Amino acid sequence: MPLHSHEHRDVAIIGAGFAGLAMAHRIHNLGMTIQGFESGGDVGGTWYWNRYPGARCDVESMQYSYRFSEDLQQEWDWTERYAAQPEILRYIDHVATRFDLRPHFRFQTRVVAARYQEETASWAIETDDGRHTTARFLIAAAGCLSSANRPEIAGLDDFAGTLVHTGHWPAEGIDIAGKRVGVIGTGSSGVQVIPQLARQAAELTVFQRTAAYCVPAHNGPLDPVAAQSVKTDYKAFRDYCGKQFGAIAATPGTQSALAVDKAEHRAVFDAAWERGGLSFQGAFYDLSYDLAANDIAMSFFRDKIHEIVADPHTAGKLVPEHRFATKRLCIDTDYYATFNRPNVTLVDLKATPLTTVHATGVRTSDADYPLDVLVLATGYDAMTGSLLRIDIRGRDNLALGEAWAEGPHTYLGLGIARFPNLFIISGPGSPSVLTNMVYSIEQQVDWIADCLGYLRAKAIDRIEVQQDAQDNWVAQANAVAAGTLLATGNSWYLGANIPGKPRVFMPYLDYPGYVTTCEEVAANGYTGFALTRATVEALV
Ligand code: NA7
Repeated sequence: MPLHSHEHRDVAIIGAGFAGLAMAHRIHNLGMTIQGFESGGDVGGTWYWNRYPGARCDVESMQYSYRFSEDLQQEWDWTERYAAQPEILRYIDHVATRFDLRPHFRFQTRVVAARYQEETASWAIETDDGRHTTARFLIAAAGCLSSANRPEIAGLDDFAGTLVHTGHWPAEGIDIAGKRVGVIGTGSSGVQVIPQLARQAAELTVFQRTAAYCVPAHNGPLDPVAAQSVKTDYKAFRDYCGKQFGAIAATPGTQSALAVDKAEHRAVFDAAWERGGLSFQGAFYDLSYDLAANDIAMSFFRDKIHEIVADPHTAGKLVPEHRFATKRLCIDTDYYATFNRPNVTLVDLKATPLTTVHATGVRTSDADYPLDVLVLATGYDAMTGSLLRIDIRGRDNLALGEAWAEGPHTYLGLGIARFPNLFIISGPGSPSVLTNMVYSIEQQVDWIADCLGYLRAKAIDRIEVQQDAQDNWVAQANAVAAGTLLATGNSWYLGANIPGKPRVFMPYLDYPGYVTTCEEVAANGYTGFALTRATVEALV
């Protein structure tokens, strides 16, 4: 293919992770032409890149899978309660092969720019291989936790040892055995990788800025009888999940933490701890809403961490100061107990801030830590990073960065005013990151595919979010979040982890309510969107 050649498709898709692959499958079945782009060397998205030791999904494997094909659901057997990254990647590979999805994508190809062209009601897309593609519709399935956050730490580039971000772990692995290893960051990725590294490293130093709330995964082999019982009526199981707050199978507590005494708190929390996983957050229904209830959860963690971690000083540093559930709950295997190992040191960056990285290690305000390997478990420019690093321009050459200068405003998380014919999957303003992602991805994929089918049937070639619909949605999303404690933390949900990023609570809380709204919008002929026959009008 010569450079600067030009191809046209009905639909362009950015990303070949769970979202892009499902979207390609649906679009292909609609009989529309597709060009997909994927910066990775193969399918998988997040799961292609996150190869660090211990990388594992925190949603149970029987739930974290596609539901669009009953045959697929029946034929795939997971081995563990929570699937590890290699198994998830094998699953995605299986899906891509089974449904012949790879031919829709160009791999190792990054979209660098996308411009909406008014006269043809289409997108002009430029990729880093110098090729140009036009497409009537552009679907961004670029991932909401895929733009790595490389912190601005003085001297980071001077480090002469092995420097790696958890989201870019090399496929061939890193030799940790006998090394002095440092990890910066104690969110979900840090909490997973730290116990694994501790087993191999000579010395492990954990640089913690914010202590994490962790609940055990209790991972293990998947019980084949339980798995078969789900498969007997997978649809009913999926339907049940879809009715839950985060599209995750968990029966939420019906009791207020304020309605019971101390002994009962402990009994309920202990039972939730023994079950493990994200459902812990629903042990009492008001933990994320009521300050006094939240205090009770905080004190449970304080006690629990002191019970697990032998050294009271280290335990004290591991106890989170921020409110429970205002940051993503971490699901761990042996995280707190790892700090009982003689080769593991915890450095509290709040007490002794990190001042600089140099060729041979990390320096804090009171000490120097010589290191051979430095792991950045520093997270992502979540929900907007992967879109904003593409030069996306809508009507009148409006840059997405300009449109979102005060925060990412969308309608339903699916579309943006002044960016016609652009759809986002798992975008800000949708529940995505607070849900079982695969489940919510499929809901959005279906909605977009149905919408494209509708537009084709009505010979409409241009769809654009109306400004007032977007404004109302943003206001509604903020109002829902304001009723909880989630919007009060310093989390990546708010963009608080990225210096200079506008503070807006990005996910939409309440998955079932969101789905109902999406269904109503579609059933009423896509209310909130302006639908036009743009190219016909241009010719008149
Ligand atoms: P997270 O949850 O954003 O965690 C990143 C961690 O890195 C967190 O502890 C941060 O502390 C820390 N961090 C970030 N920048 C710095 C600097 N400059 N200095 C010290 N520490 C820093 O990312 P993960 O990859 O763990 O998880 C992302 C999501 O993936 C997770 O929520 C799941 O949904 C799956 P901070 O809290 O900002 O003080």
